[in-house]
Amino acid sequence: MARAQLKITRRQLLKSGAAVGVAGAIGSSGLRGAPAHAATDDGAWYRQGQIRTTYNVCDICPWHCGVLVHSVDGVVHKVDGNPKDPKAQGRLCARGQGGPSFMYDPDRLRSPMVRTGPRGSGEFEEVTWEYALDLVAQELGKIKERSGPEALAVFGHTGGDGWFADHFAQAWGTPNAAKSSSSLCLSPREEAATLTFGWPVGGHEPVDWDGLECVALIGSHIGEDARNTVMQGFAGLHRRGGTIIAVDPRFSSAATKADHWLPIKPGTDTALLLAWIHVLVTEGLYDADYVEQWTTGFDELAAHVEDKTPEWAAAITDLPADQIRETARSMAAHAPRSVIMPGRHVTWYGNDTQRMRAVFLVNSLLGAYGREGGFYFNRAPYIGDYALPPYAVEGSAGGCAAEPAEDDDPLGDLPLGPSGKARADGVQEAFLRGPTAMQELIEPMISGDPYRIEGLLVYGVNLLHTVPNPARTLEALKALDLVVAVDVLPQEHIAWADIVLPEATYLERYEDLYTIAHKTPYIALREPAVEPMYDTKPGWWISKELGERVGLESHYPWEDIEEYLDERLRSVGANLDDLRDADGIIVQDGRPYLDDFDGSSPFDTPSGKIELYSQLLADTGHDPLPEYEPTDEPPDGYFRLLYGRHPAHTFARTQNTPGLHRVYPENELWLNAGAAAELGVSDGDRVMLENQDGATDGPIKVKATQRIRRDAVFMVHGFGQASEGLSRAHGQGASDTKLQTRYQLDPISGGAGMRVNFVRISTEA
Ligand SMILES: Nc1nc2c(c(=O)[nH]1)N[C@H]1C(S)=C(S)[C@@H](COP(=O)(O)OP(=O)(O)OC[C@H]3O[C@@H](n4cnc5c(=O)[nH]c(N)nc54)[C@H](O)[C@@H]3O)O[C@H]1N2
Ligand SMILES: Nc1nc2c(c(=O)[nH]1)N[C@H]1C(S)=C(S)[C@@H](COP(=O)(O)OP(=O)(O)OC[C@H]3O[C@@H](n4cnc5c(=O)[nH]c(N)nc54)[C@H](O)[C@@H]3O)O[C@H]1N2
Ligand code: SF4
Ligand SMILES: [Mo]
Repeated sequence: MARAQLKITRRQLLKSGAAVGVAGAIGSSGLRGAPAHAATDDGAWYRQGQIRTTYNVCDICPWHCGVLVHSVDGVVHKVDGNPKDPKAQGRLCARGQGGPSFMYDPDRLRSPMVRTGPRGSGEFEEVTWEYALDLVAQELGKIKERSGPEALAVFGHTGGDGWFADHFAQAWGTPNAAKSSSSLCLSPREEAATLTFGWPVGGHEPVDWDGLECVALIGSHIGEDARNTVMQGFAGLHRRGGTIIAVDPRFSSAATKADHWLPIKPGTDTALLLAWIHVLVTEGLYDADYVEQWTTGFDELAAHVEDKTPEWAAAITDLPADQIRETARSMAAHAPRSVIMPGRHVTWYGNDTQRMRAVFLVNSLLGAYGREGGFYFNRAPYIGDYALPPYAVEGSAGGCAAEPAEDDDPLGDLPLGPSGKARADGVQEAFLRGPTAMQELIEPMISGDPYRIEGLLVYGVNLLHTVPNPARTLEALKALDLVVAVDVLPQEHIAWADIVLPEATYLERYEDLYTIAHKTPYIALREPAVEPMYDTKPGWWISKELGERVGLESHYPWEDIEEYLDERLRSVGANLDDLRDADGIIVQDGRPYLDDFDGSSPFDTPSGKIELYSQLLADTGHDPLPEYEPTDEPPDGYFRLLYGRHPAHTFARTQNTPGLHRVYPENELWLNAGAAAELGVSDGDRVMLENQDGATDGPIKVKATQRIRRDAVFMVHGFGQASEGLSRAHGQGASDTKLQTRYQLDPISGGAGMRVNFVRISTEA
């Protein structure tokens, strides 16, 4: 039945030419079949029947903007930013506009499948949900009985990961659950923030954009990193004539708008940051009253940076000392309405927690925390949980607030990732509480050291494009006894799964409530706009059905998701209908500024202050103040491999989305024009890349440009996809991940620094 309905659905779509998405943000010219002037077209979708508007949270990227979804007769035609949503503010980025196109991608997974050929062959048989879930439960049961619950690893990311990497994993009893948004993205930042302020930055970086006067970006390539409200805030600052400082080895989109571009030598940012602190301290440009009242360790910091002069940093960073001085003064002139963006993807060189600490120290000297136009304090909204029995394992897989296990935790000597390491080191305090590092779980799947991980449940993680050294991940996929994948698309790793469970996309399903820490904390609704297409099911349903089959029914006591959501909403005096009546968003009051605390401290560190000097780091054998540590130089003939975002794509998720593929079908290799000339390579040539360990990928088109330093190349992440099931993305461009055979482990957070790989260029393409 679902299939028949699909055919009708798609024919209607083709006829109306809508639902392809990016039109709203980037103009409709590129969208064949889209009505040029819909307002005068009687065939326009919004004249075809009753428009139904539902509430959702965009899942095309982890920024999670609130969305109004407009559908007619069971077909989604358009998504708009929810004006009431603090992150959307009535708008969506180009990728978010592409949501319907993502949903109507004809290459989607359609039915549960069981592998029939060898792993990797991609040969599957379609089966019923009943059969697939029974089989998963049976195989999971075998693993638990043979080797215990911890022999299962659960990987998660994207909207519904909480049902798997948090709820299911904890109820099941494995500590080996991990999210890619942690150790491959922001765990060093959250670790550094927890050490310095006592709490993590949180999913929505609390820059008080409206009153901001000066921003410094370390990496953070806003504009290419296309988070909707971040771009809105940045554009507003630019419009107001605010000061923009872009520190980037590449002349990024943000750098084109900047007053100061600092084309830094990659990997040397900590030296720049220490020199900025030197200038602020020695020239008396810091906020002395703020430092006195709200920080500890200033004297140690001042002594530490005494010799970290701009001249010292200039020799390391390749930046003029005068520019370092001038930019520090410029930041100070606007303080406290002056911040360094906290950054998001910060797993760069393996010393990333220390670099992030240095960022936070500059911001603290500027007096920016809890000040209007600096950083506000973001609070999570108040809402109750659904009452449940205690978990077998406490501590979520991701997010920011995972607590370390107790001393006497029977799982305390388990491996893996920072929490494991923290336990081994006997560290039980506020720091090193980062959740398990995903990349560190690959090895025990292969080597069995310290014990063997036998099964993997992977939800919404593009395994072979997300985790560095995919060749090693393939070894793991061969060695595992059980691989279960929950996804929406036939991504590369799907061919390696034993059982594939196809999820309905975010536009077709309910989700747990979004409870967002913000200046105005809020609760947001995801509800289905239309029935799930094909034979797909929502993640909440899959998790519950699986849980009930493996004896965890007490952890899934709700009848269905609506009952679950109503129960949670009851704690704030509301129900689902009320939430809909409130346009899908319930906003609460925050306490954004220091003044809101009546003199008490908002900082949750042992001293109750911002810890410029970290006693905790000292006690555990780490540098209590950030030190600059050099990273390896590119060998002769090699370039450092840098990567980042494109505004029309998210990670390795949207390359196959028809409306977004059309905008940017393949990635390019940014190569310095001078270096290109020396190599005899021209703009537009297709080249192959080989890294320091002999891994190759390509061909990729060269973009010869003055906009990047000579010692590095840059490419957009997420391309070079090998899955033939992705009819548009297949074979387009090159994969940064395949060229990342190495990573540098951050000893404090467990983050995987990925910018430690080098490539050379071969013209044999
Ligand atoms: N369009 C789009 N936007 C996204 C996403 C997406 O997939 N697509 N994903 C979202 C997510 S989850 C994340 S984590 C963020 C990531 O986005 P960001 O947090 O902005 O990522 P960064 O790695 O900080 O920024 C990449 C920039 O760092 C520069 N860079 C490389 N090496 C160095 C160095 O050594 N020093 C300095 N100063 N700069 C360097 C690169 O040239 C590039 O311009 O983007 C978010 N926004
Ligand atoms: N080489 C390299 N590695 C990186 C990065 C990089 O820039 N370069 N960036 C890092 C960063 S910052 C992050 S946050 C992570 C991101 O890591 P991931 O979240 O793993 O990145 P994606 O490529 O978006 O993979 C999402 C997967 O979820 C699937 N999916 C999409 N929607 C749904 C859904 O509704 N349900 C289910 N079940 N599945 C869905 C997609 O098909 C895809 O397989 O990657 C990190 N790894
Ligand atoms: S920034 Fe764009 S892709 Fe990300 S959630 Fe918002 S609209 Fe969706
Ligand atoms: Mo990320």
